[in-house]
Amino acid sequence: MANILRRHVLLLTVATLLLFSTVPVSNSIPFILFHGIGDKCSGGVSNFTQLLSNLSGSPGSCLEIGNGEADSWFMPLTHQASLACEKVKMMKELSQGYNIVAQSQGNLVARGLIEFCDNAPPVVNYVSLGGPHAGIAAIPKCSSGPFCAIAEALMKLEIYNDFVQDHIAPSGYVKIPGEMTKYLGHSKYLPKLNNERPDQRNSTFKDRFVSLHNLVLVMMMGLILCCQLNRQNYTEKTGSV
Ligand SMILES: *[C@@H]1O[C@H](CO)[C@@H](O)[C@H](O)[C@H]1NC(C)=O
Ligand SMILES: *[C@@H]1O[C@H](CO)[C@@H](O)[C@H](O)[C@H]1NC(C)=O
Ligand SMILES: *[C@@H]1O[C@H](CO)[C@@H](O)[C@H](O)[C@H]1NC(C)=O
Ligand SMILES: CC(=O)N[C@H]1CO[C@H](CO)[C@@H](O)[C@@H]1O
Repeated sequence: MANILRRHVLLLTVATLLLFSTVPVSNSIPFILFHGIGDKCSGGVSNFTQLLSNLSGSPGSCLEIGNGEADSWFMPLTHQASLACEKVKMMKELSQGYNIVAQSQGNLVARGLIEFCDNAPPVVNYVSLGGPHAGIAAIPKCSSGPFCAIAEALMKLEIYNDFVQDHIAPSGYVKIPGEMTKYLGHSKYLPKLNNERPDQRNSTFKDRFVSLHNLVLVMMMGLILCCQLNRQNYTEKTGSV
């Protein structure tokens, strides 16, 4: 993922710069960054964070959830979003408002933070880089590392099984076409985030999301987004957020 990110760094930087520079008042607004799955705040991501900070002239930091790499795979997104919520409330520098930049799966954490976090400091601008907001048709391929074997074993189970939902983060946004009943009944994250259950829609989530000053969505090809579904597949069922 680091390689792909490097290739896209120019594009991303331009997008981010545009955002940060077209809104004069946001010049000194701090930002936080959420990395993608299998990544961590140290390493390549810290360079990227530093680069964004250098180019935008805004202080920024990567917000780590749990231990980073492993937790990005195994901690359910509900829990990740609630940890993010607690962390931002403790960061004094964010209390007057802040911006969010998120990469791939980090966008699901970011949106959970924006929508579900009560009494949180306001999010001003949100830049989404390759966010699988409408879900993915399959769990992203695990390229290497100690977690792959465990993750792959668990994935052989039913994706909407409670155990998988509670132990594999990306299962929270798998949305398999043709399995909408199971998805709406048993997926523990995306249906709530996207207000997709007609009897459980919560206008507070939507209000918080639409209160953003700017929303920038950057599509990235060739990333885990190979599995991302297009709008057409979901025109009928997608929630109103
Ligand atoms: C971070 O950037 C420095 C130079 O600015 C470079 O030497 C280093 O290899 C980079 N680290 C990663 C993990 O990309
Ligand atoms: C950011 O700026 C600092 C200070 O000028 C510099 O040392 C650092 O290498 C820069 N980092 C990146 C990733 O551009
Ligand atoms: C909607 O979400 C808000 C914020 O979390 C919560 O306070 C409220 O009780 C929820 N409303 C319903 C009807 O569940
Ligand atoms: C996963 C899936 O069903 N994807 C389909 C979404 O719709 C496009 C056409 O609009 C198809 O090409 C995809 O196969």
